[in-house]
Amino acid sequence: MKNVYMRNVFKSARLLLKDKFIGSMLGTFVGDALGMPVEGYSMEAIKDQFGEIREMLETRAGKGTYTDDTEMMIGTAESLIECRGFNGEHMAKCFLENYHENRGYGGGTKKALSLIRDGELWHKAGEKVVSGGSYGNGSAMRMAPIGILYFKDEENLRKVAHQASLITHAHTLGKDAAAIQAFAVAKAIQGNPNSALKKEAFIDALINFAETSELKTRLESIKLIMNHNVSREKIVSILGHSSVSFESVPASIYSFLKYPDSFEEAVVYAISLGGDTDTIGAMTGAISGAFLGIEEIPERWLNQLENTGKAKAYVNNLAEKLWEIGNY
Ligand code: F2R
Ligand code: MG
Ligand code: MG
Repeated sequence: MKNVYMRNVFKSARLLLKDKFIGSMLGTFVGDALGMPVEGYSMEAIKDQFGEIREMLETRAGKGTYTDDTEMMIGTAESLIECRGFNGEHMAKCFLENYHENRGYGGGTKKALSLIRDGELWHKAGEKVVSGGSYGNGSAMRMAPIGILYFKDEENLRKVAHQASLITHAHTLGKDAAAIQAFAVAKAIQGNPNSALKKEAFIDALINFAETSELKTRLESIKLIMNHNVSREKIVSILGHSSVSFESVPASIYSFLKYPDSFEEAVVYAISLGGDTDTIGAMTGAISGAFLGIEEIPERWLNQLENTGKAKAYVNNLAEKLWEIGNY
């Protein structure tokens, strides 16, 4: 924490805000890439095979590869920038243009995007994926750009998060979890990394913001346990770690609150929970990066991110553009 203070104390609030925007977007990328090789592993399997994951692992696709989480976050940012705000038809078009099957998309998202490609309206496809719509975490995972662009405007943040989710995830729980993830990023952007995070106020704000009892209950559980020494096993049994949004969003918020002063510790912990590790890593990285800023993301991780596709410099640039259009 001392280092953060020493580095940030000389920065203007405006420049610090830019660092936070970049931190949230690249934080998503880093958490996604670090967690990707063990997505679907149990907590025990990760511990047995790797101990803790503190380095980018080699995969068939190389080290530091991003997945659907980052690819869809990129599409979300591109559309917000080009349209100077939310436009559902345009955002769906960006998702389709960016789509690469080999980035590992979820079944519901694949189906919604293929319906849209075949001519379905952007706001109708999500309802046709599964009865009642999907409550997977495929919309929450791409929320960093919405959290940062609307960080001062709670009402529009919720509206835009719901609409952006609807493209693929129409279920009330999917939309609520996406809005809560975006709101957690917004609250982290508002926080001052030069002093200790006010954890109670942070979680209370999220509890008040949540609209569904499933998410409210899990956030309330976080409040009860966050200042106690609770085992990973217990955390997973209380919050869950699967790719349903009402498990993985709370697991990510908890991981951030467990280590608010360290991007590395928060993301390493998030991945150690097992389950949907790339996505819990990505969402934890989005919140932690929004609080601490880009300078607190370990350089060794940033240096190992893949350099093909729409990679690190491109994501950095999108975050800067969001900062510019927000006119801060
Ligand atoms: N798809 C993956 N990973 C597996 C393949 C990776 C492999 N390494 C590869 O490279 O190919 N990861 C990505 O998918 C998750 C996001 O999923 P999304 O987009 O939300 O999918 P879906 O199908 O909508 O929901 C996920 C699961 O949630 C449950 N569920 C959702 N709605 C439900 C409902 N109404 N009723 C019952 N269950 C519901 C289902 O179990 C869905 O399968 C991320 O992890 C991303 O990284
Ligand atoms: Mg993924
Ligand atoms: Mg995942």
